[in-house]
Amino acid sequence: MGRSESGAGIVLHMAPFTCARVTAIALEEAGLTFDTRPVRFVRGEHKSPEYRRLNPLGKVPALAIDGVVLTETVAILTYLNDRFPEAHLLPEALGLSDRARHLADLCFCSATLHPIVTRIRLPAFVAGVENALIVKQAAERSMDEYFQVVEDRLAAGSWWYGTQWSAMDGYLYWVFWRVEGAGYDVTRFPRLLAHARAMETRPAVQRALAREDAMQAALEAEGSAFTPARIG
Ligand SMILES: N[C@@H](CCC(=O)N[C@@H](CS)C(=O)NCC(=O)O)C(=O)O
Repeated sequence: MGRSESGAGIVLHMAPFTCARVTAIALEEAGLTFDTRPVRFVRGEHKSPEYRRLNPLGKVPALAIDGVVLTETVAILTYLNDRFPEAHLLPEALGLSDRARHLADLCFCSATLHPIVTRIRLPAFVAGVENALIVKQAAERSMDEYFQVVEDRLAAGSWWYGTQWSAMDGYLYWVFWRVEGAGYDVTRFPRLLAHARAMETRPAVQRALAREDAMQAALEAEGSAFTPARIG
């Protein structure tokens, strides 16, 4: 765990449209006051020595909170849930096995879905331009399998945990939105599609998205917005 420079308050180091959105949604849903700082990918800021002091892996998000810096979305979400239990970012864990199941759910997003998102959204970064299409198509086939798992689960209720919204829904939403925008055919998963559109009606989600849009506009104005080419 690193230490933040300012010490007090909450600062989310982020880039628009990235998985940092999941943390932003959780912070907004918890009703926390926080600032955001852009990490300019096109300028390589995420790999700079300054940023690596926050996150040695050179990735967003990094969350500075009361003098410490947290990284990894799963760790950030579980920290926020433990620190602000009244926000109910995750369902109440009735025992160790419940807690492990909630972690497993978040890890499903982080360790299984997120790498597939990257291969669908940024295949040329992963495999080079010459291999991009084949990598993207293989990733789409993987996503089909896992989206079907989510689709089946959503038969029991609108949210991952049935009637209770949780930070897991924020994570699933980002995954869905990212691949939807990359041309992946989401219409085959009508419950997931409805889940995404329901997410977008939540005021907290709208605030998180508005923050991203404002940051993206500022980055565009200064010529440092990241807009990868679409493949396939
Ligand atoms: N396991 C990390 C993944 C973070 C991650 O991959 N972030 C991406 C944006 S979605 C990033 O910063 N990519 C820049 C890079 O890897 O160079 C987490 O869940 O926080």
